[in-house]
Amino acid sequence: MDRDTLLDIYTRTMRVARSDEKFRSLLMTGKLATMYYTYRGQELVTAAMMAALQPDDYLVTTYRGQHDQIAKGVPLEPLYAEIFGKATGTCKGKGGSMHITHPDSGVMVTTGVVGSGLPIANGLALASQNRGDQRVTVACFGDGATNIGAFHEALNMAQLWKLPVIFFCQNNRYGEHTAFADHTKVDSIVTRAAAYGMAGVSVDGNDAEAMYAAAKEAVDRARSGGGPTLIEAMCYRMMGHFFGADFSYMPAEHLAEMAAADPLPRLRALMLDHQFAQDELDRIVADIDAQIDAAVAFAIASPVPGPEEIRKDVFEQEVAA
Ligand SMILES: Cc1ncc(C[n+]2csc(CCOP(=O)(O)OP(=O)(O)O)c2C)c(N)n1
Ligand SMILES: [Mg+2]
Repeated sequence: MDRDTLLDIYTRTMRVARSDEKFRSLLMTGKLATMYYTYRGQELVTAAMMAALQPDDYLVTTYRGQHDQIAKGVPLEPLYAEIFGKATGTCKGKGGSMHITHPDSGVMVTTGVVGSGLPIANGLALASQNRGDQRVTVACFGDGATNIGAFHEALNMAQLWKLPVIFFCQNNRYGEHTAFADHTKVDSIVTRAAAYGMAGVSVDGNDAEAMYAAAKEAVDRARSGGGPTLIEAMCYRMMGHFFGADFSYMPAEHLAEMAAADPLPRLRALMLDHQFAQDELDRIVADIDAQIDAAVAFAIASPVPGPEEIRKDVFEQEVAA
């Protein structure tokens, strides 16, 4: 992997990681009140995937999607404002953290309905295929989503129609509070690609080089008309399902395994191996922290949407009061 790509992945990873830490601190200090799904442990998988995309490629994601949106390039100020429910947010404060949409960054849908994003991703990919615009669509979802009917329907149709779509399963080994082995009888999600004649790869999502290579191959396949790919990025959810949730059900051995696999120190070590200087890496993080602080200040200072907004943006034509 070339140095520019590695630096890009590092920057995206740290933007995700520092944002996650900021959201948790805002929640803990009562400055923010919202549902929040932490992504400590998953930072690198999305950074490497999004680094393989072009800015106008499409993304469909989930309630745990803030990391995907940040890695894709949604500007921090409107993103934070949306999470604070403010009028300056990506959806004018009417979507909130679970419904971030930002077409300028290619973020077309964020949905809390598990599995529902995959057929929508097919629709976006079909539109690109019809237009011949070379865009690639990525659908992010978790391991739990692969037991929803929509997952199977979407994979079958995408392969039939050779759609330029990537099914990006972030396998964090838990669906809500249920461990992988208690919700799925196959050992690996990627075996399901074969059932649809689809290319599939299971990858250590905490290995930057392997993760990026898998992402790049899938993007190249989709963009060149070779059809969809199922990527299973193995990772860990290092905290509970949502912020504040009990996770005492996670066995001690699993917690130890997660801590040993932490992608952040591993990526930092890789950067140092590639002769990036310690202070250069620190400076990148300091810049990100300054951008995050500015985004938080912007969000806090912004107004909430007024009552006149309630019927707007629901139907194409505004409904009279
Ligand atoms: C159709 C549907 N069923 C159930 C739920 C409740 N629910 C919310 S998150 C979740 C777990 C999904 O797990 P996974 O797909 O592995 O994603 P993760 O949360 O681990 O990122 C469930 C069952 C839901 N939101 N939608
Ligand atoms: Mg999961």
